[in-house]
Amino acid sequence: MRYVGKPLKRIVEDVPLITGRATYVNDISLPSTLHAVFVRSQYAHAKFKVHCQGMCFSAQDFPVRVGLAEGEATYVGQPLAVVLAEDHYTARDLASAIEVEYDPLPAVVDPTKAIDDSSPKARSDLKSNVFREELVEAGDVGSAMKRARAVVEGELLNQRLIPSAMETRGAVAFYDGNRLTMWSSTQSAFFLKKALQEVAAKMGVRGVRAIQPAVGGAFGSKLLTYPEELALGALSIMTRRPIKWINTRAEDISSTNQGRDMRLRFKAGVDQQGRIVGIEGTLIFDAGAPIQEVNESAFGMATTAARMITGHYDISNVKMRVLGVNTNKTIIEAYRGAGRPEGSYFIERIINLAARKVGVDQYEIRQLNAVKEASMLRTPTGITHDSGKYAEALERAKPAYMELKARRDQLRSKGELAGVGVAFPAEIASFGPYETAKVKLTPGGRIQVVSGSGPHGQGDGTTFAMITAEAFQVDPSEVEVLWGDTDLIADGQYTAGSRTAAIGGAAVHEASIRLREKLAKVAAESMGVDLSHLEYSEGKFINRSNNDSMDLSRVFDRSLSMGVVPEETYSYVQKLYYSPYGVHVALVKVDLDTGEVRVLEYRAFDDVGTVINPLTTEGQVHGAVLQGVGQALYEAAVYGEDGTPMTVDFSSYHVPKATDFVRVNWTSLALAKSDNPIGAKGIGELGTIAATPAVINAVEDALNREIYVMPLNPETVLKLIKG
Ligand code: MCN
Repeated sequence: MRYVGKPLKRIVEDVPLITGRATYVNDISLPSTLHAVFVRSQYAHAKFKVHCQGMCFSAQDFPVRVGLAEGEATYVGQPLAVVLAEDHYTARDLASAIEVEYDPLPAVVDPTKAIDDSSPKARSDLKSNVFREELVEAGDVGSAMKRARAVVEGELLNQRLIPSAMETRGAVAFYDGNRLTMWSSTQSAFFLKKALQEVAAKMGVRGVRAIQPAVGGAFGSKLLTYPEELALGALSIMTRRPIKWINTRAEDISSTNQGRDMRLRFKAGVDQQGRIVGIEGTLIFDAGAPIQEVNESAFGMATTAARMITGHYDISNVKMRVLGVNTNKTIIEAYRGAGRPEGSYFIERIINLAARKVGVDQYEIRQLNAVKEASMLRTPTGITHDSGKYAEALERAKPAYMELKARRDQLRSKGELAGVGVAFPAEIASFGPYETAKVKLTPGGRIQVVSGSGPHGQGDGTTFAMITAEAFQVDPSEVEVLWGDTDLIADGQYTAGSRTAAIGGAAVHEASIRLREKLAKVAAESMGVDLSHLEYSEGKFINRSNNDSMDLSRVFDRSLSMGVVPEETYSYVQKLYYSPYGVHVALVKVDLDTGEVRVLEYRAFDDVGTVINPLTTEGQVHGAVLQGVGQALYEAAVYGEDGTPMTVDFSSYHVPKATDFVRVNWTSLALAKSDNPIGAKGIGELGTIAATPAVINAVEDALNREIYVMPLNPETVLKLIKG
């Protein structure tokens, strides 16, 4: 391999980003644009009437449903109406002048109370706040529990988080009388196009183009299409003017889909040696406001968490009742990991609680319980992992654990409150159903790659350039990479779920190989030699018998006049989840006086199969770990009893900052590969999945007391210290 496996800087992405020349949606200004501002609910639950004046539109003013609330608001921040004006400031003033008559209704905020029949309903037409219930079951928990020597039980909370991308949501819509074009800060131009198409078609417009400009982060929260985007599209068709909308930070915090919010009441049985014999529990998923289609898809995250409760451990008896519950809070949807961090958190905490109970070391209990046979890659709850060498991974990481434990003991001998925590995260990643790529030879012999995916900060563009450069044996700078425009390729999917390098990359690889084969035929015919005499090396087709050669530039010049278009498109169909996994170890120190937790050392050993670009991959690990530490130590979306959000800005909601930076010492294990042609598994989420339990386990070790709460901010830690 010339390029795959080399630490290449992000040659495709970084120059425009670093020099401030990248175009974000707020940089797009079309002549005669109208500016939109949404009127949002100030109540968590209320009947309402908008008294629209001027260019103001509530649900009934649209000829189609765009998802604005109709008569009853069910969370603070929900869009009720939209106003338009010639400039943004006038639009803001108009929006705040619009009179909304509210008739408040009782709000339901606590999901454990919401399941009670007597509780107020999150929307007045609901019969129950429980919108779905499912049982995840394997083996026989009842008899397994009888064999247990000890039982650990409790309730673990995986708290609600606010995805805090640097760039807020926003879009520009432009109907030119024929087609509707939308630029949006999204993770998927194709999902947006499909959603807009439905709205536009009902308004007699058939052509839709969606464009993803530079996006300042998303973390799962910009995957689905929002009512604001649909409203904007419809308004541009209605007014025949370009429309622009950009959320303020406060709007974004209350109206952008939030993450997690699952709690698990559990009981786990442990045998004499520390083997987990069974787990049973009730998982309550607080999906937030009742928006049926969104709740239904979000419920999949809860069942995923429940099905992944066995982690990579040999646990055959499981019974998990999963309840999807509505409350009057912001909607929950995908956030970095989407179901897998919750599942991994629960089992990685249960395992440590079990270790404490039976007096076994937290590392040894993992080694004891870890799946050892390849035949057990399919879990009893029906999750299939593609490959994994768990016992080997644990063996490889063990010296790091021993070293950090020794450092912990040194710190303790100096009177410090120090602790070590381990996590052995399980993940299924690289969702399908497919991803597309188009690879073209362009004049001058440069190669252009178009991906159907939607990277927004990961560096997948550089990764694709490396994959194509490998196939063509040319420098990656010879490859141009484009994405995020539905006009560039027939169809595509998205970037999320740690799928783009593996699934999108496989599509780029296959299209590149096929294009090279197609070009070989053009070269052979042009050179008058049999294909079998032709060799390809470093951008040239070479006639093996006389060393005559033809470079890519000349092949391009010949191909079209021979009736051959020098491009290939490929759709790579996902067959299996690629399951990255790893072992993460954290050393923490707790300040007895302030309750502050510092992560002193963090070692991550990850198996993502083939690492295409070690530099960008490690970058993902750093960001992801910090995000997981954010959940463990700082972040929690808090609501008042009436459903009013209390965490409304970055002074009340603490996301990790530069000063909270955790230096991650990262090792690629590369023990097991995936089944795609590159052998790559995803990395985008693994660090987040691992870091939360690793850090909580470390604090538990430092304080030497069971912990059931998160985040461990100073106030909570002081309470724990004081008992
Ligand atoms: N990579 C690699 N070899 C592998 C796997 C990955 O070289 N075997 C590198 C590639 O450079 C690739 C990057 O790692 O660009 C991430 O690849 P992958 O794991 O496929 O993840 P995705 O590209 O699908 O990105 C999604 C992932 C997720 S799920 C979230 S959430 C997240 C994340 O990426 N959101 C992000 N990282 C983010 N980074 C930024 N800046 N902004 C976000 O919103």
